[in-house]
Amino acid sequence: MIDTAHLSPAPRPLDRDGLRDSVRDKLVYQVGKDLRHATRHDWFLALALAVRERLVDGWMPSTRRVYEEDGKRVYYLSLEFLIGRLLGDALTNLGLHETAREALAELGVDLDRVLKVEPDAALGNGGLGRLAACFMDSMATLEIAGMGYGIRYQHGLFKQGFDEGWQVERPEDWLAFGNPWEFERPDAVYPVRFFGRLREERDPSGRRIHIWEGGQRVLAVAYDTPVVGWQGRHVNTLRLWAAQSGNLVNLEAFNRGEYMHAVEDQVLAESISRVLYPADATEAGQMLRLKQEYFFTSASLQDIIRRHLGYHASLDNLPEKVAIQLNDTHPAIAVPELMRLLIDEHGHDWQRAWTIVRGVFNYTNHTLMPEALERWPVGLIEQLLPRHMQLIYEINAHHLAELRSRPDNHDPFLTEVSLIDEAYGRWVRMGHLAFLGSRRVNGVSALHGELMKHTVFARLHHYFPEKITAITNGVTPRRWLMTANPALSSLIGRTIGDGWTRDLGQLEALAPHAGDAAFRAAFAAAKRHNKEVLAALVGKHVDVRLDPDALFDVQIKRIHEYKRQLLNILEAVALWDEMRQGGAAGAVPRVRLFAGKAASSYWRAKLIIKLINDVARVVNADPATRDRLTILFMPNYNVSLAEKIIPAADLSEQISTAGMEASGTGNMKFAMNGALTIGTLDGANVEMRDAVGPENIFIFGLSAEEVLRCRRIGFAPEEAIARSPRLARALELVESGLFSPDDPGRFRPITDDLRGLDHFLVTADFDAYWNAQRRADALFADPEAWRRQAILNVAGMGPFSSDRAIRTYAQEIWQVPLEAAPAASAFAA
Ligand code: HBZ
Repeated sequence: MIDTAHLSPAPRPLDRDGLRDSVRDKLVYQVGKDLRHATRHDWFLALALAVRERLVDGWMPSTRRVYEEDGKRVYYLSLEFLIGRLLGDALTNLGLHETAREALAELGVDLDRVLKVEPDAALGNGGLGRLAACFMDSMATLEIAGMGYGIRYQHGLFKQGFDEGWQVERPEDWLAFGNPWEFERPDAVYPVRFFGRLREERDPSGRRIHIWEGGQRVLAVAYDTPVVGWQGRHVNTLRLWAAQSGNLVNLEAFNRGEYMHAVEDQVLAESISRVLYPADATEAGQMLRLKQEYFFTSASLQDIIRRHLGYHASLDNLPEKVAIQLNDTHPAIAVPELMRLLIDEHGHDWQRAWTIVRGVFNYTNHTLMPEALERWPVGLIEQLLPRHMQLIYEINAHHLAELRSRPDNHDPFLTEVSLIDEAYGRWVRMGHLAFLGSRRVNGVSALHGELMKHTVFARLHHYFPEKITAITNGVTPRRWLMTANPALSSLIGRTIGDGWTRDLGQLEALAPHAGDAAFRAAFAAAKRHNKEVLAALVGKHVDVRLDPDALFDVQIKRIHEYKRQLLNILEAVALWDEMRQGGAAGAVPRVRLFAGKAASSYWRAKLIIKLINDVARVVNADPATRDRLTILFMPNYNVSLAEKIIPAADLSEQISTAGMEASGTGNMKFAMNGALTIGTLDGANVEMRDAVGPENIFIFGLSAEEVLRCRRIGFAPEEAIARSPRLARALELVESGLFSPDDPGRFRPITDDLRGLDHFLVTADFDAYWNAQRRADALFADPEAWRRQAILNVAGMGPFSSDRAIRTYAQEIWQVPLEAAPAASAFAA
């Protein structure tokens, strides 16, 4: 072999002058612009390209090291990666923020203005997609040989606008100006087949073999983005697949002059990676969705196998060298797909293949809501993926035969554990398929893990009691504290040093400072600064003035009935009403801030948005309460907007019906940034309460157990409404048409439901919520006491770093060795 070490390029300089010269060269030679005529966008591209080179300097050695060490690799398969902007984050991780600022200043350019023009990579809907992005950051930081696999959607999550308060969706076009972070890999291409026929043959040894042929053949082309960890020590890869047709043009059609027909194939193929499905925690249920799922799963598995066989003689040792995490059931088709690849393409027998599959996969469940549990009609899979349907039947037959013989089985049909749901039509249960094909199945908070065992997976858990585990989610402190909140980060750094950036448990050391008046003042100043920045941003876009002295009370997340934005806005209506009557003396001035998107097909969620906007219009125009209550729904919530809002929040709304929010991750980001939480005992709120102490969090409402009991015995909203004059009044105000004079009955579907069924128990929790809000008022009226508690919240957030979560996955699920844990902290997992 030729020794190429001396041929490797010299690493790019990391100092100001070196970076300045790189940016200038990129601008001229790659962007093709003159310094005098460059736009902010051009500067963004030039800087991003210069920074990318510095990432590559870490990427090559990381990749080489991973190959040489030949350790176990981790693959994270996810239909969503909600990344946001990359430039600020890359600068943070490389420690180049100030250097870049100075380098650009020398070129007469302001870094902050450049950072703002980067479009968000919004390749995800909400929590599940953002978690995948945080996990990528932590895998790189912990120097785990990890790789993310997903789809390079041409259009990410829609842009949200308002038309008279109604949500309107506009197409998103993040690639319009090109994407400076990615590398196209025309050599990493895999064929993926849909439809077609099966043929059986016998091989020379007499073994039956299945041949899947015909149908549609699409190519998956790889695009790689380097993912840099903290301080640039290790760089992993996010590989996203784009769909292409194998036939660029149909030459025969072209020569006949049928130009549209000639490119039809291409258009059809490319539609697979064209758009992200905007469904969040609801089943998307379309043929194209299943195509997307199979497309990226198959390409990823083929890639994993090719890489493995480049270094190993066979796939027999795959479980020792590979762990694959399935992010919810979207990639669950991986189970029969790996069976197919092992049996049909690599000649394994059934038993051996099944052992390999069960040693490689793990599955994370993110919701127990029945409408989100994926299931596909048997007929659809039969048509689109005929071989996979055969394999699913076969897996099911083996599985049921095994359980049937167990003494603890009393159901001859094993209805609840079968992969096929035959209650109404015939469906493949993707959750069951993922469960069976996995070594470990995990929930995303302690409560959620427990509920999994007692609800959807109860029977499977009975037969496989060792499979289910719970690993509480976490968030990356690099993006959510360092990049998003420089004011607080630098205060923390000045106070306890910088170790927390890689060992969040060290935030504990802030606790004693909660008693220090000077520290509290500095903490308050940082919050005040962030509130002013947000107020200025809001003032630029809408005609609403935010008073930075007011309590910033924030609920930002997808709009969903179970998340109960309704509870929030109804309480605001009640509060406003009481103020108008001369009451609510103890209520401090508040800004109620909302943001979040509704799935385009979820009309009730869209009606909730309209209600909030209608209430806001009326309340904000009331001179009697103007100084005390402002309501604002900010449009187009996304990662970069969250980075502005969260550091400015005083109060974080985490008020889902208990038992329904699997974990939540926004809750952690807020507390880390010094907001107090008002919330139910749901998801990770439970663990946050334990971490910060029950006296430092506003917990209210029914517990998950009480919710179940309430529903079981039948809940009567009318009684709850009758007991609560405030709630009754708020509902009447909405029903009176006060907020919708142009259409007084507009919100009847909402109020009728609250009076009739109220599945999410808004009315049951209303008074408890009201009281918790008044406790928040009383505390906010004592600024020193509020700050003390806010500081203790920051100090308690150590366990909620995604580094802790990933370390736990590495140890308990993937079984990959870790670099020595950072300096001991009480929370090291
Ligand atoms: O995943 C969210 C949970 O709602 C949230 O509590 C949790 O913190 C977060 C990360 O674990 N879930 C989702 O974002 N999406 C889904 O659960 C989902 C499941 C099946 C689908 C679509 C979305 O078909």
